[in-house]
Amino acid sequence: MDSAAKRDIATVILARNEAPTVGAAVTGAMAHCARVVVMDGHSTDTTVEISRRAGAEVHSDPGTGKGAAIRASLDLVTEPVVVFMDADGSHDPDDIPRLADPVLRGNADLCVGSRFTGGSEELSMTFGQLIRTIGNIAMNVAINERWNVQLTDTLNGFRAGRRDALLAVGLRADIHTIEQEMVMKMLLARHRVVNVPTHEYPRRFGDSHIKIWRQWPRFVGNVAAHVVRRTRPVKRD
Ligand SMILES: Nc1nc2c(ncn2[C@@H]2O[C@H](COP(=O)(O)OP(=O)(O)OP(=O)(O)O)[C@@H](O)[C@H]2O)c(=O)[nH]1
Ligand SMILES: [Mg+2]
Repeated sequence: MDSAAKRDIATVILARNEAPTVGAAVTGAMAHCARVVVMDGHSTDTTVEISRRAGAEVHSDPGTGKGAAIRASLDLVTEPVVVFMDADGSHDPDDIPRLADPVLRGNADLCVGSRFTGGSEELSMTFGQLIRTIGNIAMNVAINERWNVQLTDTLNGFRAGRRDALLAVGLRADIHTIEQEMVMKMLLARHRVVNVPTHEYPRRFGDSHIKIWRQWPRFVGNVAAHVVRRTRPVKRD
């Protein structure tokens, strides 16, 4: 990626108690963008210090979850293209150019990494992951049917989007449901959403912050609410 393209990209890394992996995420991302922002979820380990030492700007999130952190980050960066990446080692920073490219070229407004075409070592190894995989596919099918698109992954947190469009659609989710909300609100506003293959690695340390048994009704309810909502006549610029 040339330096003119890099100037237009900010990477936002979501991190809550990810000290063992956040440093590599920051260093890897810095090679591909103008600015790396770590949104810290009030970590009690050394996530903040390690992120700063690796060269990131660090901001505290509002304290209500990953969705709130993503929403707050959109007001902090100024670059036209924002890449969102996890800090737990699941995402490969070298995929950033591939994710950002369709948005930089004006071929897409949101580009989501697809684990179904890029491969995942996180899906379907345990019963909980199997439930997540089935739920993920079911939600993709609902979204594809509703908006006549052919997306293979709508929940992956590794994604690039046009900052102005993401701000304009009015994201509201506080928790991980922001990922599907973002896809559906972008489609509702008639923006172009695409997938590119990205590989997902297993979380290397620590525990998941998703409480799947408690949170799945919110994921399903969120999709159902948006799928039945009528498309707003939004002007695309
Ligand atoms: N800023 C912030 N980051 C968070 C919060 N909750 C989770 N994260 C980060 O968001 C990323 C994704 O969270 P995970 O718990 O890994 O969720 P997941 O990838 O769906 O689940 P795993 O299977 O455990 O990998 C990780 O880098 C977390 O550290 C939060 O409340 N605030
Ligand atoms: Mg993870």
